[in-house]
Amino acid sequence: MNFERKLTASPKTIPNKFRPIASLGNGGSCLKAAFSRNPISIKRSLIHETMKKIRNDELEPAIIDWPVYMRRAIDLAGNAINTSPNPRVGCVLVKNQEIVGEGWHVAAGEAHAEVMALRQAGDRAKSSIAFVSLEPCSHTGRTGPCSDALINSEVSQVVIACIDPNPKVAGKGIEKLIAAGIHVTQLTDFDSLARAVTPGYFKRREQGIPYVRCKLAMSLDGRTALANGESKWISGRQSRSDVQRLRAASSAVITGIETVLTDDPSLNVRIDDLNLAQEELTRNEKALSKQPLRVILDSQLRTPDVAKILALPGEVKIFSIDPPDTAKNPASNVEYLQAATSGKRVSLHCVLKSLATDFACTEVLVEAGATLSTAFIQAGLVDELIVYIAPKLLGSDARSLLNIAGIESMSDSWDFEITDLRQIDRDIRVVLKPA
Ligand code: AOF
Ligand code: ZN
Repeated sequence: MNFERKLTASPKTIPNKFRPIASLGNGGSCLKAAFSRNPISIKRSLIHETMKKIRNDELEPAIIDWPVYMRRAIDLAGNAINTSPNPRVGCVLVKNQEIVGEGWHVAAGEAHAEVMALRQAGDRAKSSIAFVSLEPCSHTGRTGPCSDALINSEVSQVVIACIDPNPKVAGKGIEKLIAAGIHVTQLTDFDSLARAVTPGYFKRREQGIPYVRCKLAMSLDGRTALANGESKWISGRQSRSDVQRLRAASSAVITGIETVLTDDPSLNVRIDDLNLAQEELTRNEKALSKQPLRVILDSQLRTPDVAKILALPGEVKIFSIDPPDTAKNPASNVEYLQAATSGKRVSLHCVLKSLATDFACTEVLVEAGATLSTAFIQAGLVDELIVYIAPKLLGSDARSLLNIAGIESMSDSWDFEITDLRQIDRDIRVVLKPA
């Protein structure tokens, strides 16, 4: 289907709330656009000459404890539940082997990690070493440049774990610090750890699509629902609370029309179900005040007006291949978007691209049935599988976890690596990445 033609043929007949997705703009292939840009590779060569890069096995005795502080900075970054579209960043200020200030970025629009740490340190920031999980920013966005704040506080050195892929920063923060006479070092062994604490920020900036988690819940025998479709409460209460946290960390929760029609889910974050300590709730108040986008992939526009998901607070985006019914007047929180097709369905890649480009989504959670979850996996779009296993047997008549057909030899199997494994009350949670 030629998108450009469709758009120019009837631009005025498509009200704002029924717009085709902007990321497909000018009829360009969204795939091409998503992978065509890499500003960092150019910047890195510039930075290389000026910033020192050190591996852990190169640390001299005087700085042997640096990894401890960097590890702490990265752990602090992970305290933030949802900083979307910003990165999770942590900062530790150290003077005479003592931590004099710590901080992390709590939510977009709030102070950056360095500013939080500098505030805590006060006068003690002078001559300290700043350990930051990400290159300090150089621009004025919702807040002022952190590199300036560090310079003004007269820190002696800045140690970073990774470079900011934001084209507004991308090496300029480092250059600013160096120009002010501050030594900047990258502890290269922490690069991947610092990126992993905020994977969606990097994925969106570098690949133009969000980081995708796919949540699945099954019985011991790999079944998700009885043959009659009954599926409620396979996993226990604590696992469901864990899923609430996954949702809270996400910019969007994605589901399919079949799930909407069969389960009528809410897919929202319920603060009471998060089981957070009061202090954590207060700290993350801003991040939790906004519901993740709820996204329905609904090729033929079958979402009923009475679906629960439409009525709850928060925005809903419905992606279809059919042009929306312009006679319909959806609620103000609901937007219909016409996406490119893949076969007879909405193109999953283009939906992700739109979520990253049009709605600044960084981490998204797929909570769908077997068909859509399988489609995401088979398209190679899942970065992380989170599987809750309940100690139950549902039997061979029950429905299976996924619908991957046609595997005839072991070499064709889909391989994953376990990155985390833990017991949650009576259930087991396995986190996996494609091998
Ligand atoms: C830092 N420290 O803690 C964070 C940084 O809109 P703003 O002003 O919040 O700026 C967001 C951008 O700043 C974000 O895209 C990224 O480049 C950087 N984030 N930088 O020095 C922080 N969160
Ligand atoms: Zn900053």
